[in-house]
Amino acid sequence: MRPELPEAVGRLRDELATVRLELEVPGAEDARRARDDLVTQADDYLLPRLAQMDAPVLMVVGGSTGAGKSTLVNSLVGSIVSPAGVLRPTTRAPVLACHPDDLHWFEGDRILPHVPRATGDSPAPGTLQLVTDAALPAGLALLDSPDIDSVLAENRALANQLLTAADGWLFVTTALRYADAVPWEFLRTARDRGTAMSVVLNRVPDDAAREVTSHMSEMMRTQSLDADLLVVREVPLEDGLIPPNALAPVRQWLDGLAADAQARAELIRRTLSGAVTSLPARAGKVERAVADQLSAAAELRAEVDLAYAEARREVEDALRSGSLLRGEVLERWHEVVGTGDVMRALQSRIGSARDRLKSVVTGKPSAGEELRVAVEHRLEAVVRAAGERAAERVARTWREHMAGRALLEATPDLGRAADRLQVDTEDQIRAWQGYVMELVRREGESKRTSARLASLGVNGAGLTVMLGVFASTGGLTGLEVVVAGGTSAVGQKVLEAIFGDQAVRELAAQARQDLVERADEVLRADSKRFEALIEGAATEAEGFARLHAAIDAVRRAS
Ligand SMILES: Nc1nc2c(ncn2[C@@H]2O[C@H](COP(=O)(O)OP(=O)(O)OP(=O)(O)O)[C@@H](O)[C@H]2O)c(=O)[nH]1
Ligand SMILES: [Mg+2]
Repeated sequence: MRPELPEAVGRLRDELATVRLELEVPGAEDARRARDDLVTQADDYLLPRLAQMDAPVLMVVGGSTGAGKSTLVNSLVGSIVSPAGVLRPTTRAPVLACHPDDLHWFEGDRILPHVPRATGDSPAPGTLQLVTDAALPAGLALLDSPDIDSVLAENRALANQLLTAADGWLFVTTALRYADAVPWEFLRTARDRGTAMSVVLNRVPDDAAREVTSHMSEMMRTQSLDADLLVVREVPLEDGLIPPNALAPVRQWLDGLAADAQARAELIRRTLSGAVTSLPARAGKVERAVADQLSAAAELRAEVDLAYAEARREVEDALRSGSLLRGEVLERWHEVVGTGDVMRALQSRIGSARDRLKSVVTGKPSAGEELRVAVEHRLEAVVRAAGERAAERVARTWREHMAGRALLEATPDLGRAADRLQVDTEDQIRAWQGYVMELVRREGESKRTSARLASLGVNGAGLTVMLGVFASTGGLTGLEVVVAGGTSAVGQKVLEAIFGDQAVRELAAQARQDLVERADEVLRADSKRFEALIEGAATEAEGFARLHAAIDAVRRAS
């Protein structure tokens, strides 16, 4: 262990704490647990232990439910410090017993900073109760832990947390339970991490002692579990405590450790080095999970980008096809420039169309206004439809993705355009109309404008340019629609004269560009709802490199 190790572990802890793993990709749940365990272990144990190697040894007494852990701790202390009981689980508030001189090591938040210390006589579940007894040797504390295989999830979690914060385990199992699966999972984890450990085989009946002990020893050998096996005979308790004769093997183990400062230091180093050595592999699992988050986020984002690029194209296509000139817009246009008799009257003189348009917008502004509103409504409908389809498309593709599906389930109405889209679209279309009017006004002032356009006045010219956006895009398609809508062949000439005007065409091109950008902006704003959900994963990208470096640093320093 190099001197820079504490700092490297601290850095790794901080990097892990910022890892979010929000997307539900396969394995994310395990990785989150691994991340939390690592951060907790760093706070509870690694960092305090690295900072103070001379703090007392903390032996955590852990094991199966009702194995006699509390009774064992009480018996070693020589008085009831942790109530034992017939109801499972009995121990819900762990008890740390130490020599009075050692109390200061455990009172503050040096170790287990997030496990609240108990106050009062009946400690709340999950709180750590500190008791002192001069009968215990200084330099060695015992912690009576809840059951690792508890019916209570909080007990299991706390037992796990306490065991990962231990300098060593005193692992208790019984003659009846020693072959159970859960204890062995824990024993293997301890073995793999190199945690110092002694195993107590408790409540062994005299007549089965030989058989049970040799079977347990055999299991430990097969599992390559290198630990003392301390056998406690089943005897009637005396005042709730195991009589000295039966307790002797565990008492000897404790006394031996109490008397040997070097053995304690060795035990501390062994567990610490095992835990530190296990860090890169465990953190590496989190690192791989972060990489999975990044690629899942990229896939989900690509779907959003595709869907909204398609939405933009849809708006462009709608403009280009001339289809916007159908329906209400067309009717209003006819009202402005005239149909039937009026149109026929226009045939004689092209200029009449302009006059008519001009007179309508100056003399009868409501018709022009209605046309403007009709244009507005049509455009809004186009953008809204494109937005709805994009949201549906994202929802459809996300549903095929595990992480996307979880986001959809957690976020109502994600597959529909947001209400804001409507409001934003209205604002943008109105702003666009203002922009077109401004274009026409400036064109008018520039004197470059054609007499034909100028003669329409700002309002008439503005409306004409707006319709020009729809009409003159794909050749004459739009115009053909207008024509099909009821004008005569000569009427077409009138319209061609208006829309074919070079100035109108140029302004319409600018206006179209602006309109598409605004529609795109509104659609992109709506797509942000999706992006916000995967943003967290995207921020992991920076953390990813730092996490990698932090893991490397621990590997080098250990
Ligand atoms: N006869 C006898 N009874 C024991 C012995 N050890 C424990 N018991 C009894 O077994 C029951 C459970 O003992 P506890 O010490 O509460 O066991 P525990 O492992 O702390 O239980 P939890 O905290 O619930 O996991 C109690 O009724 C004890 O009195 C023993 O060595 N001999
Ligand atoms: Mg107990």
